[in-house]
Amino acid sequence: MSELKVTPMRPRGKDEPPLTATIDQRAETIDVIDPAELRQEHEQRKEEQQERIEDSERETLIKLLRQMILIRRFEEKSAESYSLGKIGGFCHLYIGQEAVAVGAMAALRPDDYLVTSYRDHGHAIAKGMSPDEVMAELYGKAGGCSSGKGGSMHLFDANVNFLGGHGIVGGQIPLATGIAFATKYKDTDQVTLCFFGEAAVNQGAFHESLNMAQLWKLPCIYICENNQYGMGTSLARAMSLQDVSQKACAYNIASEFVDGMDVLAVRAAVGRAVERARETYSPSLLEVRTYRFMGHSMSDPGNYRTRAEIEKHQERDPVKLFTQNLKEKNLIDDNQLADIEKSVRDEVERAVQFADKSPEPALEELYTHVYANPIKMNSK
Ligand SMILES: Cc1ncc(C[n+]2csc(CCOP(=O)(O)OP(=O)(O)O)c2C)c(N)n1
Ligand SMILES: [Mg+2]
Repeated sequence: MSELKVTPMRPRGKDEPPLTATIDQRAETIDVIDPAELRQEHEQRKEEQQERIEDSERETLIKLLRQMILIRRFEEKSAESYSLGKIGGFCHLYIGQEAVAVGAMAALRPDDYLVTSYRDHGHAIAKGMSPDEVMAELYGKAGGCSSGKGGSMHLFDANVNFLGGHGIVGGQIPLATGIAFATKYKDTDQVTLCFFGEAAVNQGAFHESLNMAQLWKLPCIYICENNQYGMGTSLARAMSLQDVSQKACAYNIASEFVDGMDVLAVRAAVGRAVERARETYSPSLLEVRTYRFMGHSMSDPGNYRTRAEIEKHQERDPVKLFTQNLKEKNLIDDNQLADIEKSVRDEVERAVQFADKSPEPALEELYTHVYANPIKMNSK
């Protein structure tokens, strides 16, 4: 047995310590798994992705790869700009989790709705927001999607039905439930995707929402991006039943456990949930197992996990995994990959220049978008 703590890409099984064990005993034992077993599992997942590749159009596959690379490079640039002091406030990067947003969005129609947490840059770009407006928002500039007043955590674009970017853990879950209620009430067949981290699952709002969604048959897809940490606290130290997908049983909701490092596995699972939602107005809960390669936010010293743990997960980097599989299937070569890299880097560079040149919000902007009918501060 290795001492290295790595969570398998599958629901926890029978080896899980009993619930009567102390939290520390559970945290100590739960993630220690046999490296040979892990390798075997990774091989199997690789084969599964290759089979899905065979069933997909090349053009679509390349588009998915480009989107993932775009988000990765966008986030790397955000980290750089943050270090240069061009981005202020909180900034939570999505590096490592790209396959989740990109795979999920590939199963949606453009008029479907999406809400997410503060870790929102990847979802915004995957939903079709312009990297220019997203970067300008991170810079707090007037050209940003929220006029520079929301920042990294509060991206928003009603034009593409991206309804935020929310800073309160779990706060977006009842909002998504309400959006799904509204679409059903208006008799449309739109679905709502709601993304949140596994720490949000401990909030009452999650349970109340799932209960109502099934009771009222709402077309809402709850996607838990289980990256295994809530800030510096591991899942094992914070959650009594760690198989998040099982929590759907309490509300009689359809659920799936999904490999979040495989963009095509995510697309397939979300596709099934979308079909259920459109055809029967039924909600779903997906637990998508993933891992964030960076700190919780840009100010996280990261001393709650080891470098070795991160590197172990990086072996299944979703971008590298997909690139390798596409290469092995002869769907992309090094030259084509270099072209994608170049066009992505140019796009991100343009976003940075746009953000740099965009003006600061005017002082009067302090009083706009606060209430529906703002009181004019200078009126007598
Ligand atoms: C209601 C509430 N409690 C606490 C916080 C502080 N907080 C911000 S992020 C976070 C961890 C959330 O982790 P998770 O839901 O797993 O999402 P991740 O950051 O891993 O994407 C906490 C506790 C908050 N923003 N809102
Ligand atoms: Mg988390």
